[in-house]
Amino acid sequence: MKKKLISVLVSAGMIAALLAGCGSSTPESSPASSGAAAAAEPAESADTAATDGAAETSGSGAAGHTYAIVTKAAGNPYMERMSSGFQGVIEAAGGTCIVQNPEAATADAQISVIQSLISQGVDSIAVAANDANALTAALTEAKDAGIQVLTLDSDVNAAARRTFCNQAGIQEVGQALIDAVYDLTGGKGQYAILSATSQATNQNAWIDAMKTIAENDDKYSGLELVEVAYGDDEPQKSTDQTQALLQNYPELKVICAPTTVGISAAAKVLQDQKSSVKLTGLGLPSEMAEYIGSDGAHSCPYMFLWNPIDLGKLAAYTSIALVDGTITGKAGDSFEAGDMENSPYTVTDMSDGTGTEIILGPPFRFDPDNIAEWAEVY
Ligand code: RAM
Repeated sequence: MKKKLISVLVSAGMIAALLAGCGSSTPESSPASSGAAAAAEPAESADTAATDGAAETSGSGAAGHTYAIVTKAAGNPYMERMSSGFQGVIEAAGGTCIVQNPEAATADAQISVIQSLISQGVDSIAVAANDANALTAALTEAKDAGIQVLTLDSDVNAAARRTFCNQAGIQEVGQALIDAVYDLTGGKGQYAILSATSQATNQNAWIDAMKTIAENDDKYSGLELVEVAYGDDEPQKSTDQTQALLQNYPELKVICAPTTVGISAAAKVLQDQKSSVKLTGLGLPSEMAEYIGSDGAHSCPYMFLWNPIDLGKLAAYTSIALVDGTITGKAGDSFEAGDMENSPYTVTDMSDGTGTEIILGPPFRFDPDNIAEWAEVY
């Protein structure tokens, strides 16, 4: 237990150091592995954590290369953790890392950042896309300039990138969310979705999966989706949208927010108002700990996520493998990912046949039993 506590403290310190920005002197990789197996033991030992990254990735040929990551937008703690994982791996491998956080979660803001990275002559660009289609021209220009393009967290058209580092299977996330709605409504009644932006590829894919599952199985026939609201991954807009949902639907039983920004804003509104509406979705444990509980005083009985630091690490190892030619992004390609739990990773075909992906692991459930421990990690 003592060792675990030390480990958590060391890990929290490392995250803080990484969040200080690209170019920090002692980059380290993530403190915890992702996926269900990691649940029993969220933090590594201090000894192990201290040697993550550098030893595992040395000799990868990253020196002399520049690897960029473009997040959805600045000011999103999930995105900060994701880019910290990316940065830690790149710098431990001797590469140069550029982290770009657009001012808003829009395609336009990402296009100008991508164009600037093309001018700088980076070797790779990993982007968490704000739109499935609108980035195609800019990313094609990058590809034509010899830059390796990949996506993470939120995808684009398959033709515009080599592969997609996917945090969890789309179907698995959709199933977990619709089952949570089913459970928290008691199997029937009204629910609403509070999403990020209306163009977000990842949220739209999860919402589509929820709807398809619900439409094709009688089990869910008692559920009524009254609205998909968009908080644009902005805390204030997400707060306003939550308040509007409560006003407009007095019979509402559950809000499902498949966005870490949306769920934390909604959790505060519901808890402050002592609302009987229950909340679930995808949340960052560090932001949601005070709202998770099984009694009436807490707005969120349970939620899901994965390790965003590990998602960034996976994208970094994928970037390195694309740049050094170990992989091209086609199905069957395989590459080493340092100390990551599921290394080596294999590129697979996406279920809709449109391109390839590398899946980090299954979505993981956070509830009153484990939230305190994970809140210290991410
Ligand atoms: C928000 C972002 C991100 C998503 C998480 C769950 O931080 O929209 O893209 O993956 O939520």
